[in-house]
Amino acid sequence: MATNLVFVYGTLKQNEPNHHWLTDKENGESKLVGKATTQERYPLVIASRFNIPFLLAAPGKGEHIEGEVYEVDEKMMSNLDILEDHPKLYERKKNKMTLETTGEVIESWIYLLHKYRPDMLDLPMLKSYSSKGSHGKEYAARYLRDDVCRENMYAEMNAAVNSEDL
Ligand code: PCA
Repeated sequence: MATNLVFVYGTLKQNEPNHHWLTDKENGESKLVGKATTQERYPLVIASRFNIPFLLAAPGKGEHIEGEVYEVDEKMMSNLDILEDHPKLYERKKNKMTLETTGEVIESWIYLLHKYRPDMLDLPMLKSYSSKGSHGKEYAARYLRDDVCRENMYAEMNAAVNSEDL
């Protein structure tokens, strides 16, 4: 299969609420390469009233982020772009990651939030995301259940990130 490597750090990870997108054969093919860490530091915050994990495009601030690298085909890549609302909400960019098992440095795609509110940088910065972490900010997965709700959620997320309360 055509190989695209994608690094996931949020709800797409194993045991997180959107992981089924990666395993659903209807969305395309995916294969776990392994755990990895970003070479660059990034602010990983939880924000909006849906408790969405956002990786802010502010390299140098925050932590080296822990996540998982997957090999995906073109079909899965475009389905992930739909889920992440690329390029309207998150933007998919190439980035360097270190693979945990071998220490090898690889280039992979990553979804970053470019149009963030400056005060999102004041939120607690995580190294590793979990929807059920001690932060008590559980992810609002129910909004992803159907397409209409998803459209609404994206609209509200954009509003939250651009102007309203975090
Ligand atoms: N899912 C993507 C980006 C943010 C999110 O919720 C991920 O897990 O990498």
